[in-house]
Amino acid sequence: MDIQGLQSKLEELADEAVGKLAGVEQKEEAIQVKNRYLGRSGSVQELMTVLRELPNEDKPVAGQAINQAKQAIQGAFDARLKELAQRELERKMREETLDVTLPGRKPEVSLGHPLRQVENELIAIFEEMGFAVAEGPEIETDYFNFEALNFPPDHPARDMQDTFMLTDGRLLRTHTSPVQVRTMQAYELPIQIISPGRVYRCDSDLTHSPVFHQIEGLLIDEEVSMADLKGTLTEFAQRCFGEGTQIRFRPSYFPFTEPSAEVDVECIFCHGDGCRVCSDTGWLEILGSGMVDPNVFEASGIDPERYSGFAFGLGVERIAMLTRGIGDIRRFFENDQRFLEQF
Ligand code: 2U9
Repeated sequence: MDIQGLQSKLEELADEAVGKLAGVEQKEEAIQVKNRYLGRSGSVQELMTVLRELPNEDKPVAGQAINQAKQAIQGAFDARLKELAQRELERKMREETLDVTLPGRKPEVSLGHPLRQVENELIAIFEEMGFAVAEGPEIETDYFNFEALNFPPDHPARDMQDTFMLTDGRLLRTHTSPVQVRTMQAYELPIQIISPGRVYRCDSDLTHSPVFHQIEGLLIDEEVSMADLKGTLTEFAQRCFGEGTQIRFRPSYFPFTEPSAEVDVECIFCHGDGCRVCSDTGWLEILGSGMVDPNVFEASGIDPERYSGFAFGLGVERIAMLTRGIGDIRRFFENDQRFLEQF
């Protein structure tokens, strides 16, 4: 091939490459095309062998022609890459714009778990009535959970059937009364406390859960009488279920109180007429209560001749089921959003 042949071949290749580069749509494609012409074994590079065979006087012109062709292809390549980058930027700006004028999504604000709502309401009522909140451990010793509370050694509640025992002899508290014992022993009298919290019993059906929540109350002072107990719980019922709510006391038995009484409120559904919820009695049992047993005082080093006190206990789930119309205690613990968002 002579110098003319080389020149026209180079022009042809450059035109061809520039044309192809103008048509590519992807960066990778452009690189491929460029390499096909300018790469180590590309078409332009191949013509270097022709250059070497030319007479010396033609070599400078040939070299210039090769450089021109290379520059033309490189220039077309650079320009195309720039165009593609610009196009990509424009596409992104078009497709990825945010419409800042769109209305935002309303955040869903939770009012809390229904059990926590009820617990907080009950705590607020007792606090307004002068009770302070006391808390304590959920893993307890036999002493604080049973012995100090006058449970006889053979009491059925001490059985593994009712109590979750740990392998080291400790247990999951079956009521929050141990908190009251701890507080009674740690503080000067008089005291007026409630102990809300989680308790555990090996029991499970529609109305019993192996973990549930109690609020227990304890008031100790000189000259506390059953009248104080009745007055306090009557006032509680007014504040919890509404002014004028009737309550009644039925004799009962607990190891830690003597005398003991269960407290019923007038049925909140039928107001005493009788319905399915109150099994046609007109009454709903909501509280256990009593005067602190002298044995309980003695076990904690308190003189029962000088001090007396009353105590009561209620199940938070029971109040929540009654006031929210919930028929199965397990609903509280399933975390089903459809259930929870109703409250
Ligand atoms: C001390 C002395 C006495 C706490 C009391 C009850 C009655 C009671 C039940 C209600 C429903 C448990 O959740 S429930 O099953 N509780 O009936 N609890 S008197 O008496 C005490 C506590 C501490 C030192």
